Parts: sequence; C-alpha cells; structure tokens
Amino acid sequence: MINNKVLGIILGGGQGSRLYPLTKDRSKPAVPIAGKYRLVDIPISNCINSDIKRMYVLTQFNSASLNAHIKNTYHFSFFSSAFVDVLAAEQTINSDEWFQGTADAVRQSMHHFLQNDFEYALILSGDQLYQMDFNDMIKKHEESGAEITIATYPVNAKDATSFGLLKTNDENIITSFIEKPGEELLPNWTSDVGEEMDKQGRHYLASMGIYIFNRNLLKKLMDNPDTNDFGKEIIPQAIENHKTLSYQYEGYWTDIGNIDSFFEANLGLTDDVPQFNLYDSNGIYTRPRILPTSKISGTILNKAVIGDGCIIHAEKIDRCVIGIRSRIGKNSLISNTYMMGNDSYESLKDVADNKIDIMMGIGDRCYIHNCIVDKNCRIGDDVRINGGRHIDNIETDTYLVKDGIVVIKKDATITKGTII
Ligand code: ADQ
Ligand code: ADP
Repeated sequence: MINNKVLGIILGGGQGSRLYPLTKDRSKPAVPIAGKYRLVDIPISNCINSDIKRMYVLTQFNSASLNAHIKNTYHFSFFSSAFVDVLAAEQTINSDEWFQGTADAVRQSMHHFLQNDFEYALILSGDQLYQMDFNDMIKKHEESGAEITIATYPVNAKDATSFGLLKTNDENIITSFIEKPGEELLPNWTSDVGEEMDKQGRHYLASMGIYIFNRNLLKKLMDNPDTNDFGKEIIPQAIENHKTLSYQYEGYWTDIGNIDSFFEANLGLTDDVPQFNLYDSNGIYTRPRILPTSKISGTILNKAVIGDGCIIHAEKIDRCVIGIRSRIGKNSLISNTYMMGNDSYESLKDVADNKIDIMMGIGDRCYIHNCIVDKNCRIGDDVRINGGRHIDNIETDTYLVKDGIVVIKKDATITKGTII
C-alpha cells in the first residue's frame, strides 16, 4: 500500500561537523549505526512502515557509497510508484551555492518535489533514532485543519537548550516558538506536559524537527529566498499566520547528532530491554549483504550485539556493538565499544604471504574501552585504549578523543603496543 497524499523529505545532513570524524569521508546519512545499518535507514524505514514510499534524501555530499547503499537497498517493484531518491546540493541556473540551511535545502529541491502529486510534505531529520508511525500524526493534522504540524517531545532543562521550544493553547495549537533558547530564558518556556512527564522533570515541549506542511503553504514559504532554516526562521514566522499543531509524541526518540549521543544510542542497543527496539515486526531495513554467520571461540559475551560475518577470539566482550565482518584476536578485552566492522575480508593469501602487517580488526591481547572503532581499522597486538573523561579532547591522524570517547578514524592503523 502507498500513501499517495504524502511525500517524504529527509534532511540527510549539512556539514555533519558534530559527528566528525565519522563524517570525514562520508556523508552523514551514510554513517554506520547498530552494527549493520546506516543513519538514513531509520527515517526511510519509518516512512516505509507508515506506507509513505515516495522519498527524497537531501544531502550536501553526493557520495558514491550513499547512492550505492540506497540503490541496492530500496528497490521497489517496477509497477510501483515508490522511490527513494538522493538529491545532493547542486548548482543550477538559480543557485550556485551549497545548501545554506535546512529550508534552503528544501527550497533548492522544490522543483523536484513539485513533479509529484502530494497533499502533504513530511519533512524529517536524518540524525534521530526512533520508530514512529506517521499515520497518526497525519490523521491529527487533517482532523485539526492545521496547515503545519510539528511533532513534539517533552524534554528536561539540561536538554532544552539544544532544541526549538514551543508553547501551545488548549487545542494544541502552537502559540509561540523559540529556537535553542539560552538557559536564562528557560523559566519562560515551561509547558503543562502531563503528570508523568512532570515527575521526570520534562517540563519543556521541544520540536522534534519533524514537520508536516500542506503542499501549497510549503511552496509559498519557499518562495521567500531570505529564509534558510526551519528552526530559526520558517517555523517562528509561520506560527504567526498559519495554524500550526503540536503533535506530542509518546514513544522513544533521541537525537544522535553528536559523538556522545551517537555512542550512547548505539550502546543502548545492548540493554536487556533497549528503548530502541530492533526486534520488532516493524523493523529497520538495510542492504541485504549475504554474509556468513559469525564465528566465536573462547569468548565471554555479555550484553553483546554482534553483526554477521564476524570472526571473534576475544577473551571478553562486554556492552559492545560489533559490526559486520569484524575480526577480534585472542586474549583481547573489549568493553563499552562500538566497532563498526569492515567493508571486506582480507584474502588469506595476502595474509599468508605476509603482505599484511596488521590485519583489519583488533589484534591479540588488546584492551579497548569507551571507544568507537570506525570501518576498516587495523588495531595491532597489545594496543591499550582506555577512553574516559580523564582524557582531554585531542585529535591525531588516526584518532580523536571527544567527551572521553576515543574515535579511531576510518581506515586508521594503530601500531602494535600503542597506548591511548
Ligand atoms: P537541529 O537538529 O540543530 O535542530 P539542524 O542542524 O538544522 O537542526 O538539522 C536538522 C536536520 O537537517 C539534521 O538531520 C541535519 O543533518 C539536516 N541538515 C542540516 N543542514 C542541512 C543541509 N544544508 N542540507 C541537508 N540537510 C541538512 C532542529 C530544529 C529544532 C529541533 C531539532 C530537533 O531546528 O527546532 O528542536 O531539530 O532535533
Ligand atoms: P563507509 O562505510 O565509510 O560509508 P563506503 O560505503 O564508502 O564506506 O564503502 C566502503 C567500501 O565498500 C568501498 O570500497 C565501496 O566501494 C564498498 N561498497 C559500498 N557499498 C557497496 C555496494 N553497495 N556494493 C559493493 N560495494 C560497496
């Protein structure tokens, strides 16, 4: 079934600087999560599970890997109108610049969108972890007669300053909005969000950056070339003149736009009952890879999420997400770590011929703690990485430390015996 009223528009990412160095060589939608998926699989899967099967992914970088991933994953029947298309910032007669912000990205791609029949544009962020059925939001949008609907989520004071905050009237119509207010302004922005939320200290109603716009209104708003951003300009201005509904979401939702939240969201998958549940009939889709099963020998596994095709001899793996094709050597101890895995296997002949000094993966007798290991890294024997708040933020050619998390860069080699 296809919902022909709705067109999905996924904001795949600007510079992606907050996720650096994971975005050093790839666009943000292509960042690998949860051992086998890419960030973009989350919003795309949510759309598909809501019968919204016509989607554009807007990105600053047109990476070959993103296109390959999307083309190889989301192919629909020849007879279906479904599609997932990547639109990268492009130079046209009207514009020779990259996207200046989220609204500018939508504006520059508007001519593509308007070639499709749709009544509502559903605009989504590309860096959030959640499973949401958009049909309920669309239903409430229609019932209320609103021209815009914003999905909202109660947050606490600590998080509130990173979001757009809003206030509503008794009919959940948004009456005021402020983008990322300073701490000193917070007392003016509390909302009555219900007893349960109050108990958790979540007194502020935040925009989730998920918007429904009526087609004609979006077209009109995009005609103003002076507005570049939804949160900073479009939304605060639009609520003055256009009925804008708040759709308060009750499920799990988290922003994974920076290293810290990205790390925690991945490791959260190892919880006994993860808040983000991949073991659900409405699953998350990704590229089928036809890999062998994982082979594990002599390892104590505790809270371990392990992808396909791994070869593991470690002594212990504790609270880790281990991505596809990972290789971990003997007597190694890995904890609180997200290892993304490898894009290919190394040939046994090359290894036998000694052409490879340090194999892809983690060597023997290593200790790795509080770490993100990007794809295709080579970590030699006896390496000790002990991440944590005791280490200052620094960057070298091969790794970066941010908020105590050590990120080993894609394709990096960490020589034998290194201590971080
Ligand atoms: P932020 O997430 O800080 O706040 P922004 O950085 O504009 O807003 O990103 C929104 C989404 O658009 C992200 O997925 C980002 O990667 C993507 N994006 C940014 N620039 C882009 C560009 N030039 N081209 C393509 N994609 C781009 C927003 C709202 C807040 C709200 C939070 C919720 O502005 O009001 O509270 O989202 O997370
Ligand atoms: P990253 O995980 O950093 O985004 P890429 O996706 O760019 O990495 O890909 C890493 C390697 O995997 C590259 O050699 C690329 O050619 C290969 N690759 C990626 N996607 C595919 C695909 N769909 N089919 C075959 N090879 C692929």
